[in-house]
Amino acid sequence: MRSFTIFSLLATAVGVQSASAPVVQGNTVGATFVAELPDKKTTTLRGSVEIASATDGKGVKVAVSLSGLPKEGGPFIYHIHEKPVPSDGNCTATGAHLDPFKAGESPACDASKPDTCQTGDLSGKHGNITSESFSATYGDLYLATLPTDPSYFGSLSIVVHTSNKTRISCANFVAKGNTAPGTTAAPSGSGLPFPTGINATSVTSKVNTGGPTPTTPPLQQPSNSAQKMVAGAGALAMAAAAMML
Ligand SMILES: *[C@@H]1O[C@H](CO)[C@@H](O)[C@H](O)[C@H]1NC(C)=O
Ligand SMILES: *[C@@H]1O[C@H](CO)[C@@H](O)[C@H](O)[C@H]1NC(C)=O
Ligand SMILES: *[C@@H]1O[C@H](CO)[C@@H](O)[C@H](O)[C@H]1NC(C)=O
Ligand SMILES: *[C@@H]1O[C@H](CO)[C@@H](O)[C@H](O)[C@H]1NC(C)=O
Ligand SMILES: [Cu+2]
Repeated sequence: MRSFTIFSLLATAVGVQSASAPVVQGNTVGATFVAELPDKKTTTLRGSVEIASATDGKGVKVAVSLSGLPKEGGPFIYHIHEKPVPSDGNCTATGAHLDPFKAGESPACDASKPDTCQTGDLSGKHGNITSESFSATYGDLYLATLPTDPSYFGSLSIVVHTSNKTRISCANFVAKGNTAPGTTAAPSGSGLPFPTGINATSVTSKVNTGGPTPTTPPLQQPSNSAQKMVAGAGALAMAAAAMML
């Protein structure tokens, strides 16, 4: 029975580890959500993050357009958080990041393995905000526009932080011109200047000195995301085996 017990322990050890985020298939074509940062006395930061289903339903396309970032405190980071902003606008109340597969805060997100990052860690997966005005468009394979999916973000919020994690501003996602589930209509009128065909996980950004003028930079082929070797599982398994032997 010894080997059976070891096997069970190994399975348990692996089971408590984080799983890698699955690629989201079957997002409703046309489903679009936008989070519009509010006018706020404490910051000049304004702009929006718009996220729509990819045209083939595999993941999403993200369009970030921000201006008025502080002169100090960068590089700035931004995430989808696990709770919405309450009506009083308190960004602290949005909690931690959207992280349905429990990637956790450490190790820090490795952009070359986006499936191992917290699902909501957009700056970790796609790049920090490094200029006073910032625009970027990119694909993300791990976000869902279907409310039944654990990676659904449509009822959640976006938070922009300084490098020391101070929350500068935040906003809730709001559905925008969604088409009914099951339709195959192109997302015309979504306002997203995306080309057809997904080329996810590429990131581009552009410095705008004259205010936000979102462009559609060429998207690149995604890097192959390596299958996650669960960190620590090996060590745990060895410890478990050592205890048995
Ligand atoms: C974080 O950085 C901002 C901008 O540099 C600064 O105003 C603030 O005092 C810092 N907060 C903490 C807790 O270090
Ligand atoms: C904001 O939310 C946090 C977390 O819920 C809470 O601890 C804090 O008191 C709130 N701040 C204000 C000003 O309401
Ligand atoms: C992004 O900014 C954060 C906060 O300053 C920093 O910890 C992180 O290393 C930066 N990431 C990259 C890829 O530069
Ligand atoms: C991604 O982009 C490359 C060139 O940039 C193109 O050859 C390829 O067909 C694109 N892939 C998809 C799925 O659109
Ligand atoms: Cu955050």
